[in-house]
Amino acid sequence: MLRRVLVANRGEIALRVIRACHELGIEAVAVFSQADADMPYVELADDAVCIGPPEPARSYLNVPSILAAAEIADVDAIHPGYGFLAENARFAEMCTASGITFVGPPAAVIDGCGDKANAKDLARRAGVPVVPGSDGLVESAEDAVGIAREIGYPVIIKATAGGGGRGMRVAHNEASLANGFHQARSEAATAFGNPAVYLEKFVENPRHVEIQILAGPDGRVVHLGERDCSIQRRHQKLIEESPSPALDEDLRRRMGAAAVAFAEAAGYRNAGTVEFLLGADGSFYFMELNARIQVEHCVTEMVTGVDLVQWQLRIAAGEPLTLRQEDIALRGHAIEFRLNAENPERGFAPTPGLIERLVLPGGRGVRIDSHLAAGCQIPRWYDSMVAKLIVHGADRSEALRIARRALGEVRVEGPGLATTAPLHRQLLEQSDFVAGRVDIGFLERFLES
Ligand code: MV4
Repeated sequence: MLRRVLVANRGEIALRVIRACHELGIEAVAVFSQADADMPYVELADDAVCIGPPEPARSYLNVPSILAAAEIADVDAIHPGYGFLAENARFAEMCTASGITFVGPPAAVIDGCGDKANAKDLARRAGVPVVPGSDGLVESAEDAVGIAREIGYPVIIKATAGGGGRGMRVAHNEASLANGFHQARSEAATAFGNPAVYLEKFVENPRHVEIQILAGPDGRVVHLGERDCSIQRRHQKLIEESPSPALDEDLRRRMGAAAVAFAEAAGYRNAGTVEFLLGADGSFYFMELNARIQVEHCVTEMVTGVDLVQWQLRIAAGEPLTLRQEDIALRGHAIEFRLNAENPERGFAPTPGLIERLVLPGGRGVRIDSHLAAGCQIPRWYDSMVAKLIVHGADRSEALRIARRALGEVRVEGPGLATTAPLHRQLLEQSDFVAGRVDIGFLERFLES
């Protein structure tokens, strides 16, 4: 097993990893920026190293600083959490080159899945359904228009180095496609240092359904069911749940098998998520693979009883994946609500500052993952998540009842502070949400009305 792990992240996920380490008898070393020096979780770590000033580029994204901290703290592994360096293949490579285990997939697999056109090609060859479109990259606006003539409008142009919704353009006709092609390329060149784009048919009003997988050191893969992440705004998820109200046993088995086939074809290792679009007619299409633990992993933990972060550490240590597919069952229903320090009335503008009063719910069916306490500052440098509220009930309607009760207990107060809690309470009264009738446009339509 691992002896000592550096947690190269901050906030709730740093705390989540520290807790998993301690449950496995592993020492955890925190890193912190000057803005996070007084965070309570830093004290829970067995050791802590300051890695620089508040700006992410000078601390949590600063590879030399983090590798130096790993040397000083004498760790044998680094857990990157999510965001920051989690899907940076060069960072994974440098860890390995320094004799430090990177808790995640090999650098070559991060690279292979990080190129979206390449990942889509892998999916196609693995027999996983993909959206009709260009066969690989599109080299010119004329080629794009030619392909769109065959598959029909609307189409979407995607940066191959993008992902998570960055670097995309929808086109409804030839004029906007030619424009969109050039815009997408120059944006991609600036944002990702790679102008390459590909094209596919634009799927209208789909749901976002993703499958959690675990791949052992030998490459054997199991899936742990799905998460429905359709409630999002500008690619920021707000509510996630498992199981999806849109899946039955047969669709779950087919999507799970597709995710496993993709992960095996990619040579995947450790925890990952295969993202799909699910059409209203039940057709599903591979989108991308997230090569990291995700914010919303908790809903999967609640319905499967499997500790995903512990498994990340075990797999990184080379322990065989003893979970068998037939032993994984979904029990009950879990829903996660992200409590962000943002003001939905003002375009979700972050409201950083002092938390004077913090009351988070508890009781039956409630899990809170939060690194904050009253008296803490919410720094302006990082994402604004204050807490994740995860509810678990015997079925979806019980989970919704627990959610209404638990959200009523939330108090987050401080000068200028606003949160997403009131919005969650409103959503819990919406008949379409309560019935599970949502798609990726639901939240933005609700906010407009
Ligand atoms: C799409 C799509 C419609 N058609 N591809 C956005 C995130 C990235 N993983 C893929 N995304 C999309 N790809 C085709 N062919 C719509 C989206 C999309 C989306 C997907 C999931 C969740 C929210 C979304 C919001 C806008 C667009």
